[in-house]
Amino acid sequence: MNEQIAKIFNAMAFILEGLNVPFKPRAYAKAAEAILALDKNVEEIFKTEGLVGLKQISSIGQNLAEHIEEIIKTGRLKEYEILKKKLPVDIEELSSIEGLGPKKVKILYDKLKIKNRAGLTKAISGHKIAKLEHFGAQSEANIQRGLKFLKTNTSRVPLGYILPLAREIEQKLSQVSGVKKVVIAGSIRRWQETIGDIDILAISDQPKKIMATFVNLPEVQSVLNYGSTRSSVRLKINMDADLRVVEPKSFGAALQYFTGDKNHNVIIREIAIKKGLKLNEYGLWRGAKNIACQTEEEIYTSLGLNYIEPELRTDSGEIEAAQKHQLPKLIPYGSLKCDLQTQTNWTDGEYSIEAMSRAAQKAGLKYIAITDHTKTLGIAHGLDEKQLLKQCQEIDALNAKFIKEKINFKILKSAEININKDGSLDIADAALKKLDIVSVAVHSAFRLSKEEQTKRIIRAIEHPLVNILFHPTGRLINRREPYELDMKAVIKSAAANRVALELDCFPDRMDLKDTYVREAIAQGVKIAIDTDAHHPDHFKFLELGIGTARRGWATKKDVINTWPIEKLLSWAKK
Ligand code: DGT
Ligand code: CA
Ligand code: CA
Ligand code: ZN
Repeated sequence: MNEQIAKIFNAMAFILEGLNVPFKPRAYAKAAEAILALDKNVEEIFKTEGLVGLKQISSIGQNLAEHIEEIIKTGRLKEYEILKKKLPVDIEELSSIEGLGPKKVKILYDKLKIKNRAGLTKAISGHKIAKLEHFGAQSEANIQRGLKFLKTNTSRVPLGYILPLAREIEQKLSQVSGVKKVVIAGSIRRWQETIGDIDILAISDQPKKIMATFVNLPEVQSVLNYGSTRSSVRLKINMDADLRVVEPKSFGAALQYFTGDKNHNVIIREIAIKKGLKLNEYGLWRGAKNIACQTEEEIYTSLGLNYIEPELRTDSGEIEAAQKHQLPKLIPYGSLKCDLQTQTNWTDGEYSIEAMSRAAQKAGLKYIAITDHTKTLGIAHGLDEKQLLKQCQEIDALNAKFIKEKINFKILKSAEININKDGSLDIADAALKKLDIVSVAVHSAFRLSKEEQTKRIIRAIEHPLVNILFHPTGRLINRREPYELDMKAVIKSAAANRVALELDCFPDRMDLKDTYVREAIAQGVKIAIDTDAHHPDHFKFLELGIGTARRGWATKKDVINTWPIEKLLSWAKK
C-alpha cells in the first residue's frame, strides 16, 4: 500500500508541476518520500490510529491524510483521476528520462501528443522536437541521450526504502514451522546503496512449507517460479525476490555464493582453482571431498584469506588485503553517539528541537546538533543571525532541562549554513562563533562549471570556522545527478583544512558514496555520518550510513560521530 500511495503522490507532483501549479508539487513529492521511508504500513496506521495517526507521518497534513484514507478505502483517488486527464501520459516512463522534466513533458503532449517512450522515439527520428519552441536541436539530442541511458539502466531502488520490507519478509519466513535459519544475501547483505532484487537463503526441515508461505505472501504480486528448493516472485513494489532453501551442510558456501558480488566471487573461485580446489554454492571441493562449506569463515580461511566482511566484497582490493592480513577493522553497527545534521520546525522540519532530541535519545544517541537552514534558503524559511542566536537560547534552556531531568543528553548549537555562489557563507562570522559546530552546504547554483563549483566549495572549506561539508556532491539517487565537482581537489582541501566530509545517509542521498568515503579516509579526512533527519523516525537511517562507511573501508576512528562529546567539541574548535 505504501508504494502504491507514493506512486500516486509522485505522479500528482509531476502533473502539478507540468501545469505550473506553485508549491503543491513539492508537498506531494515530499509526502511520497516520507511514505516510502516508513517502516510501517499506512493501512496498519490508519486501522489502529485513524487520520490522527496518518498526520503524524512526516510531511502529511490533514489534506494528504484524507487522500491516503481515500486510497486505502477505494483503491483510487478522485483528485488524481481528474489531474490525469489534464496530462494523460505514461509518467513513469517519461519521468525517468534525464533532461525531460514535467514542463517539457506537458509541452510535448500539447504540441506533439507524445504520451510515452515509443512516441518520443518516433518524434525524435522525425526531428520534430528540435523544431519546437523552447527545445531546439541540443535539447532533442539531450533527450535522445536520456533515452539511451535508460535502456541500459533499469531502475534500482535505494537500500533504505527496501530494507524494512526485506526484513519484514525475513521475519515472516523465520516464523514458518521447520525453518532453522533465514538470511538476506545479495546486494542487501553488502549494504549496496541501491538494490536490484532481494535474495533470501533459508535452512528448513520442511522446504515445501516455507516455499508455500513465500509465494503466498501478501507482498507478492505474481509468482515467477515455484519449486521445492527455489522460488522467485515479483513483489507489488515491482521488484523481484528469490528464495532458496539449502542444506545446513552447505549453508556457508551458498551464503558466500549468493552474497556476491559477482566480481568478488569470480576472483575467489580463481584462487580456489589455483590451489587445486573448486568452489561452488555447495562447498569448497578437493576432488570429490567437500573440505569447507558450513560457514563463510571456513571457506575464506581454507583459501588462505582472512574473513572478508560482505560490505567489502566488490573486488576492489579486499582480496589482496585479506591475503596480506591487512583488512581494516570496520566501524561496528550501533557505534554512533550522535547525529550532526537534524532539522526542526524552526525551518523545514516538522518537530520541535525537544521532540527531535527525545527521539534521538530513544534511538540511543548521546547528543545531536540542530542544523536548521540559513537565510538564503527561502523555500525552507532559513534563519538569519538574529534567529540563530535566539535558537541558541532555546537550546541552552533545553540542555538545562535535561540536566534537571538527569538525562545524559546534550544538544549542540549548529546550522546548515548556505554556501553562496561565490563560496562565501550566508551567516556572519560573529554568529558562527556562537555555534558549537559549523556545517556548510550547497543548495543553489548546481550548474556551475566543474572549475567554478570546485573553487566555490573549496573556498567554503577554507573558511577558518567551518567544520563539516554536508552532502558534498548534492546527488539524489534516481532524481538528480551530482554537481560537477573535482572530488580529488575537495578531499585534498578537506584534509588540509581539517574539515570533515559528511556521509548524509538519507536513503536517496548516501552522499558521500562508498568510493568517495574510501578516497577521503585514505587522505586522512574524517567522515561525519548524519541522517539529515526532518522527522523523529529518520534516526533509523544511521545504520545505512554505517553500511556505506564500511563499504568505504572506514574504521571507528575515521568517523567523528563515534567520538565522545568533549573530543568532538575540541576538534570543532580547531
Ligand atoms: P542486485 O540484485 O542487482 O542488487 O545485486 P546482487 O549482487 O544481489 O545480484 P543478484 O541478485 O543478481 O545475484 C545475487 C548473488 O548471486 C550475486 O551477488 C553473486 C551471485 N551470482 C549471481 N550470478 C552470478 C554469476 O553469474 N556468477 C557468480 N560467480 N556469481 C553470481
Ligand atoms: Ca539481488
Ligand atoms: Ca537475485
Ligand atoms: Zn542540505
